[in-house]
Amino acid sequence: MTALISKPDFPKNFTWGVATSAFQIEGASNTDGKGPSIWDDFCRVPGTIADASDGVVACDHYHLWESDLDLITDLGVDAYRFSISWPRVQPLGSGAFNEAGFAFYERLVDGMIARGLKPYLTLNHWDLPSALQAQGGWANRDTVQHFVTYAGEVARRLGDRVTSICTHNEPWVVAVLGHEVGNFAPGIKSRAVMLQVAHHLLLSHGMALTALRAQGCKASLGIVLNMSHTQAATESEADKEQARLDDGKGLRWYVDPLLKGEYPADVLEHFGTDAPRVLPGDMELIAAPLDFLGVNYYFRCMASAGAPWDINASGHDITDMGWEVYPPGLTALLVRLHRDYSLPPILITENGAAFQDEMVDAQVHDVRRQSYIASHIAAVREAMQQGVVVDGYFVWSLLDNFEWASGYEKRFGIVRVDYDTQQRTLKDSALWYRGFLEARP
Ligand code: IFM
Repeated sequence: MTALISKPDFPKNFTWGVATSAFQIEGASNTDGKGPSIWDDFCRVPGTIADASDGVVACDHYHLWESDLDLITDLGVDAYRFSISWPRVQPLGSGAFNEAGFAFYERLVDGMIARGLKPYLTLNHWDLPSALQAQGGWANRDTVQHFVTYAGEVARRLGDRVTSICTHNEPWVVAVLGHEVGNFAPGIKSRAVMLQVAHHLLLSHGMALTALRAQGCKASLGIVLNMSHTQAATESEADKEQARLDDGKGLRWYVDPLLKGEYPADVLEHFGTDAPRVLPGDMELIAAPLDFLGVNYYFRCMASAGAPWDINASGHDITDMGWEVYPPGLTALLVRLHRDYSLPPILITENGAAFQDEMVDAQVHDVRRQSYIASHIAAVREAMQQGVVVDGYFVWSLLDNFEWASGYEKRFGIVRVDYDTQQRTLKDSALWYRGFLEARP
């Protein structure tokens, strides 16, 4: 597959990058005035994290940021997608800002610019300040206004230097895994709460965009959604209906409000009395124009009304997360979005795979990860050939890191991290990506 694509197949101004998030790599969870986040708290609850780990040290990026930026530069990418830890810059999520926290991100952003890297900033990659959770977190409408204030302060300090600002990373995950399934922070299990949380996340996104534009922020503004290509497992009417509902709950519930200003009627009916409380004007605020829509794609979903679909019978490779490797799903997803919506430019803000790696003679021959990335880049190109406007692609992830409830057991990095020594080693996938990016037109 690697031979089939080359960088010249993409437009000259296409942005190539790598991505991380604050809680997953920074560590320094209690340093220089940082406040606690819901993930700091969640990690302390016995049984929540597979290897009983936490984000206290992680990849120690808070201290190793300079050499990590050198590493990114060495890969030859154009851009680095990172997130701000809200409690690092505003320990209680409201009130006073933490100068030392902001100083870290100022150094980081300036360090990117000095190296010719474009900063792609995310405001919320899940680490809500604990003090806000104590007041109900995202289920409390007051959090919306706190987020808008936080976003405004970040944009005031960094907005002139960053290329892009994303409000939320994967609101579905925060809502569903955090508040319905409960296997992610803050560990709540209620469908009604989940729906109110999702609404407040979308509302805070739209209000933040409007506020940032009003204060003259020039960065490209948008949101990042996790999306799948959902297919019926069989041709049966029941499976087709299940696919429509699954797609409605996972994709349309987020994309419709953002791009059409309404919740999908069929899904609203399905949720019944659990539907969120929506105040007059909310939907217009949510539908604030997007400069970009970020797509995080990892796998296809097969919907079945009966027995669960047998992934092992698919014949496709399966990652360490138990996710099917299915690049045509990315093409199908993008083409479908293009067909069903009036889209802003798309960014593939995350794409990558967890596999168990072996270090042999200081090398990691991660053939499956390399093939995953190459085949998905080819799938993006295929969608572009079919008319979809895609402006960039970011590998998830730069580094092996804290994979949430899976702890450090799952490795997504194209760079291996030895957690005992913090040594970084470029895996073959990183070397391949670098070689791919070197092929200038
Ligand atoms: O590690 C996560 C990331 O934080 C959000 N998107 C999915 C990745 C892999 O699970």
